[in-house]
Amino acid sequence: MTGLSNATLHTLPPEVLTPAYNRKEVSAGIAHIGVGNFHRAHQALYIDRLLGAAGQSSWGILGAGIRHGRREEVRADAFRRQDGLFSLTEFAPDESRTIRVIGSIVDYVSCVDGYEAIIDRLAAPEIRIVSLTITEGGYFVDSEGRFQVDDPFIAEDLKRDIPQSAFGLVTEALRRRREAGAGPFTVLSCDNLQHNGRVAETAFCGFAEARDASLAAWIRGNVSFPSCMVDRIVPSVSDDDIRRLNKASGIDDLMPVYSEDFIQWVVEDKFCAGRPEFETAGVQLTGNVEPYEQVKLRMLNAGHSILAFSGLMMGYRKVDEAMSDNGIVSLLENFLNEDVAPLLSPPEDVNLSSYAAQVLHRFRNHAVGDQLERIASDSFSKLPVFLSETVTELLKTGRDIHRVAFALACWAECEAGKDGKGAVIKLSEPAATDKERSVFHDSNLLAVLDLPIFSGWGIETNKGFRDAFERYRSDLRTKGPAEVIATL
Ligand code: CS2
Repeated sequence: MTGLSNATLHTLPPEVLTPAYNRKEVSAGIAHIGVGNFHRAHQALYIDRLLGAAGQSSWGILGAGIRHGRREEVRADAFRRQDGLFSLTEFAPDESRTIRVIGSIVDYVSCVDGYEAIIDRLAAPEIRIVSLTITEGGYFVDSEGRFQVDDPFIAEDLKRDIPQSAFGLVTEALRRRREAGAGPFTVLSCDNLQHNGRVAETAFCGFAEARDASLAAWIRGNVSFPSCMVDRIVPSVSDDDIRRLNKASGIDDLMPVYSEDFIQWVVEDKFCAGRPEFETAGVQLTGNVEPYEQVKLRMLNAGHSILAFSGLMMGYRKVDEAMSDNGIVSLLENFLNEDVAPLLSPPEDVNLSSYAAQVLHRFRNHAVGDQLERIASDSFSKLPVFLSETVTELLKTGRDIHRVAFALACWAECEAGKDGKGAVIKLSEPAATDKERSVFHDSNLLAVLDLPIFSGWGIETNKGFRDAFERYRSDLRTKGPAEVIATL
């Protein structure tokens, strides 16, 4: 097997696609914070396509790793050893696959080398866009839309001369650029959040405000925060996956990634320091992303969550396995078509029933074999984004709430740690406190609904919803999930 680096690019097996441009001519104009699997299989692929077009060579990506720890050390080392190259295998639903080496991440800066090094790179005038994937829960903006300046993580960072959070690093870089007259860059959130641009603006300006009000005013007046909708299913990569992917590619890749073949990126065209010709790479530019975000988050992501909660309860661990269960499929179909679709105002080019069918088709992709535990994890951050509006609107309009109550009952049981067969379920909830996690073991089954993540949903006072939730939780324990799902 061949190792991966600039020097070996021309020796790779012929079925592997390689960059259609000369990497030596590419420089970084985009800095990306959070170079995880999703970024590498999504934005890095779009930019890889873009770099193949004429005149785009100043839009390569500088990856930035800002969370210190063992994982970052390993990643920084892999980026260094492989010159930023990695392989992406895309699987189509018919199991055919395309393997390509992505060359768009032309540089990498890691907190392993100190946070000053990151600020320095972001402050350099060549960087005209700073994009981010820092997860749904990574913005510290509460349900009222306020930046949580008192959160211990933020408060700690505000005290540092050299900050370490995304907010601290970016605002410090912007401060230096203002001082040097280097002008602003665009901050582009690529996380699964509704109006992610606005959320990012609240977070970055909130942080700046707490340090220096005049800097906050400058950022508000000069930096643009476009929203965008990102879509591609990208599973976690286990050690077994690494072996399997490398065996198929013939490349000894330290960090291969894989995904479905579907991809979409809809971006609000609002860039204060120029932008690449995204269109040439298949990115959709628009004046209003919100309707696209609504459809994607409330159908695909919420559908994913419901599939994960019910699938895990049924004893499945993979998405495609759960999709072979007729009860689960009809629960999903009814949720997407009967519960969510009537509440949405989709963009003109989106037909909701075809969208729902396509979502199910994507979930069935056997070769992707996405993990239900991955999808169900971090629900403390995801549920308010994916489900709250749907639940609130269902309650307000007096529509059927049974499927959503059931989904949340399944979620609570998953968090309690056992599926319908008594096997262990392990979800990771980085945004939950220990006290919040203990609520799933409370003998009062309704205590879960008092969690702060449910505030503002309208379920606090809705007896019908609360009764249904409680009954489903107890039925899941006594009757088992299959019998309950059959009634939905
Ligand atoms: C998933 C997403 O983790 C989740 O909740 O629903 O990661 C999903 O795979 C992507 O948003 C698809 O674009």
